[in-house]
Amino acid sequence: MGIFDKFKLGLSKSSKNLSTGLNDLMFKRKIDENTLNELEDFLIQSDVGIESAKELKDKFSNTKINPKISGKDEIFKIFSNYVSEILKPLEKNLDNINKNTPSVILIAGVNGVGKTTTVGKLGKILGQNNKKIAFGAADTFRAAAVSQLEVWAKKINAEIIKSDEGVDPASVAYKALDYSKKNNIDYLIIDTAGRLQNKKNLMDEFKKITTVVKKIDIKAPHETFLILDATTGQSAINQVEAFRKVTPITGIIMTKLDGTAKGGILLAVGRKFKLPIIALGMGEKEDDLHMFNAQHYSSALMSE
Ligand SMILES: Nc1nc2c(ncn2[C@@H]2O[C@H](COP(=O)(O)OP(=O)(O)O)[C@@H](O)[C@H]2O)c(=O)[nH]1
Ligand SMILES: [Mg+2]
Repeated sequence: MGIFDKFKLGLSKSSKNLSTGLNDLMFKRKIDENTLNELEDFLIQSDVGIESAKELKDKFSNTKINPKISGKDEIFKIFSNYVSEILKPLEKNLDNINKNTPSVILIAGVNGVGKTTTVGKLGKILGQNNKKIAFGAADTFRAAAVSQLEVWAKKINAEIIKSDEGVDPASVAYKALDYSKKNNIDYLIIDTAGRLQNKKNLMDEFKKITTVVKKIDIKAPHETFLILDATTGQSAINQVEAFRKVTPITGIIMTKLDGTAKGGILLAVGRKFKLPIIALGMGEKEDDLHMFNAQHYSSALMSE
């Protein structure tokens, strides 16, 4: 299956929702004020964000619909171009980050969004071309978190640096970087615990990880990727805001796009924060993380 088909399959719930909704709205109708308002409401419900819905409505209303083409096709085209235009500048190629040995990638995000799973899948992508991968098990709150990461390490042939349950996560991160430097690891990916962003002490601990690794490499972490769960809708916006206050976020990975009809949330996040979008999670298996491509995303979202 080609990469576009994977996007199409992963986003099929969202594209079905959008195409059915737009079809119903546009069926044998002219674009009048009423239709425009209904289109705007529908887009807001699809989680693309209030601002995008408004801008799209303006674009729809400024477009002279060619009577020879179905109104729906025109609407799809405008939507798809708009999404590409906003998200294209946010593509970020992971090849550009391998400037260090190791490159340290810190994984952030609240509980259950898919952090540990994403560490595993990302390790697989980065481990191509014989790159050496290590995982730092800095979620020390639950022993189960470490064993979950161990399963992934085995699966994709990565090393894992861990400690006992309850140990200071920052000390695990330090140990992991120390090991990775001495053993020529190319990428160290550090898994963390699910931070409740309103719990100050937990955020402080996250901050501590980012400062402790600097004792070994002043530029570390070289990347901090925030994981967002597409099924949580607009609360993803609050999560970006909370984490950005603690540490600079260098990229977003959105997971569980396969499990929601509201994949438009990526557009809302991209438009608002203009942060690079690294990859999209579209399933639980090791090959279900795909590097972000704006054209694929917008076309897949609009496919029927
Ligand atoms: N459908 C689907 N499930 C996912 C995806 N990513 C993660 N999950 C599932 O979400 C649940 C929580 O994932 P986990 O990595 O443990 O989250 P963490 O608490 O942030 O580390 C697990 O059951 C994963 O299999 C995805 O892209 N699609
Ligand atoms: Mg986890």
